[in-house]
Amino acid sequence: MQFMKGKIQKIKIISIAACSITVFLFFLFILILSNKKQKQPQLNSEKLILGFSQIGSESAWRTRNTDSIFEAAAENDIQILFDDAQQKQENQLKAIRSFIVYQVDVIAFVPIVEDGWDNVLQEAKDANIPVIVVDRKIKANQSLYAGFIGENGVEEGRRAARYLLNKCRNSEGPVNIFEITGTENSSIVEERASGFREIIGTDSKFRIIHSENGDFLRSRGREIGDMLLASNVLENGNTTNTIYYNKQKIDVIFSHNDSMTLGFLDSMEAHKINPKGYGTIIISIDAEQESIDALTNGKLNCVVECNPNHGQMLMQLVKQVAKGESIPRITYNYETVFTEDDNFSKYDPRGY
Ligand code: GYE
Repeated sequence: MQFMKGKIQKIKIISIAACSITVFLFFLFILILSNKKQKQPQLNSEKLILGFSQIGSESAWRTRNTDSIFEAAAENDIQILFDDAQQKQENQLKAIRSFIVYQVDVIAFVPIVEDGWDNVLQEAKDANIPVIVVDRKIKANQSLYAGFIGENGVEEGRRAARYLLNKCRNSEGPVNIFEITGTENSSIVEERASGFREIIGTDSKFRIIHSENGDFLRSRGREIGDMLLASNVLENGNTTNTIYYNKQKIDVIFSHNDSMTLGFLDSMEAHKINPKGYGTIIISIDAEQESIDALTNGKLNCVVECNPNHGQMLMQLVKQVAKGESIPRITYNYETVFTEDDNFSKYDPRGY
C-alpha cells in the first residue's frame, strides 16, 4: 500500500513538472514570436520601401558599400528591408523572394555570382516589382531587370595593367605575374582579369604564371603569402629577396582586392620580409585607407580605386523606377588610380 502511495506521489510530481515545463515553453514561444514581430521593421507604407540583398561583409570595401546605401536611403527618406546573405547565393534568392512576398516597391541586390538569377527575377517581374542590379553584373535576360549601377571592372583591370606597362617600360622581360583573384564566377573577377590581360597582351614580355583564388578575403591573402614565402626561407633562416612560384621568379603580384593584398603583406611581415624596396611589384584594387597607407609607406606600388559609394546614385534610380520611369542600362561610378609616383600630401581620407 505504502509502495503504491509512493508511486502515485512520484507520478503526481512528474506530471506537475511536465505541465510547468510545457507552460514555460509556451510562454517562451509567445515571447519569441512577439519579439520576432517586433524585429520586422515597422515600415510606413506611405514611404518607398527598398528590399536590398547584400552579399556579406567580406572586406572594408563591402562594409562601406552597405553603409553608403543606408546613409543615402535615410537622406532620401527611403525605407530599407535589408538582408546580409553571408556570401551565399541561396540566401540571396531566399531574401529576394521574401521581398516579393512583402511587396516592397523596388528590389536591389549585389549578385555574388553571375548566373542563376532568371527564375527569381521572373517572379519579381510577375509581381510588378522593378529590380536594380548593384556592384556586380549578371548573365540574365535584360528584360528581367531595370538596370545596373556599379563599377567598370574591365577598366579597373586595364588601369592596373597600364601602370605595369609604364613601370616596366625599360625592362627586357620576361615579367612574371602572380595573380590573386576573388570570388569565382563573379562578374568583377572576370572583368578585372579580362581588362588586365587585354592590356598586358600588347607586350609579350608579360606572362601570368599563376592565378590563385583568394575569395576577396584577407585570411586567404595571408595563406597564399605563406604558401609562396615558405619556400623563401633558406636553411640558415635568411630569406631571399625574390619570391618564386614553381621555381619561376615572381616579378609582379596582381591582387584583385585590398583585403587579399593586405593579407599578403601580413604574411611578408610574419616572414620578417620588409616589402619596402622589395623586388616584387605589388598592384591592388579597391583603395581602402589601410591599402593607401601601405602605398604611402612604400609597401605597395599601385592601387586602383573601386568606389564603394553607390548609395546616392542608387536612391535616384530607385525613385525613378518606383515612378515607372526607365533608367540607363548601366550607370558607372567615378574612379581613379593611386601610384607610388603621386604627391601623397594631396590624398584625402578614404572613409573606408
Ligand atoms: O573589390 C571587394 C569586394 O564587388 C567590387 O567585392 C566588389 C568587390 C571589391 O569583396 O573588396
